[in-house]
Amino acid sequence: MKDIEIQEAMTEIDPAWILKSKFIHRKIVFKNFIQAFSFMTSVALIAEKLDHHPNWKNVYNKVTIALNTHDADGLTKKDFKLAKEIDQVLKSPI
Ligand code: H2B
Repeated sequence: MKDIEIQEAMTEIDPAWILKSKFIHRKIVFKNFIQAFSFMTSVALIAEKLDHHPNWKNVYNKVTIALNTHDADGLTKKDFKLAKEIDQVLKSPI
């Protein structure tokens, strides 16, 4: 994606996403590990459906996500599609 396209796409996802060196990042703090892992399970199913997978880390109640497209070595529409789906998961009550 061109810089201008990335800037435009950034306006369509939650402001919690941060653009940093070819990735978009988001950190989420949950109440506990079960909440964090439930969220990850929902995202895992979406990632399989989209055939697009997050780079992420979980430490107890925190999940940090970095999205990019390995095959393209940068951001593509797929990353923003996945980010939007993740935003939806976070908006729906657990
Ligand atoms: N996920 C991400 N984030 N980037 C990719 O380039 C990618 C992926 N490629 N999931 C997909 C799978 C590819 O390796 C398979 C073979 O479709």
